[in-house]
Amino acid sequence: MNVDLYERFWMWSSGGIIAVFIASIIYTSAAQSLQPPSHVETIDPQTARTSPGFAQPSVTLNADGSATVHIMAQMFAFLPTEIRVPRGQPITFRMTSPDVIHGFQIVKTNGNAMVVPGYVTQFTTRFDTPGEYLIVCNEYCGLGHHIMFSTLIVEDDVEMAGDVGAGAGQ
Ligand SMILES: [Cu+2]
Repeated sequence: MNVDLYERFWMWSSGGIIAVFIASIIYTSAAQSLQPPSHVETIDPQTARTSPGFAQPSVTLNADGSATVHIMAQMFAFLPTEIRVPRGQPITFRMTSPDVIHGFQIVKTNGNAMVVPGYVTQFTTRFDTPGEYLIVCNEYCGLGHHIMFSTLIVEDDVEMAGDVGAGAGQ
């Protein structure tokens, strides 16, 4: 079969692009642990603000050193506004929204998920580099979208002070 030179060029380059896409999916999922949150749990958005864990969204330090973080993503803030978690430990984020869809992105990490009213978004990750990370809403959620952010602080010793002490020693 005679295929024109330009036709062959476009066929090979289209095939090459697809191969690059597939390779990058395999690389990011295997080497960088980028995976979509797979947890499915429903919650009534009308009562989310008074639901267990979300009535007082905060960091709970578990006995094994890991931590669970409850976050309320709402117009136009993440509660709590500052999160302190231990370095190098599994950190499980649980979040929901009482109003509209929000995004939850921990800049420069693999933490990135959608927060959908009616569902509890959950994922677990680890932070090996101490420091301050910016959390932003990356789904347009209304007029105050641009002021919707929060701070994640990763440190070696998380002191249990203020709202962080509630789940100590469980
Ligand atoms: Cu938002």
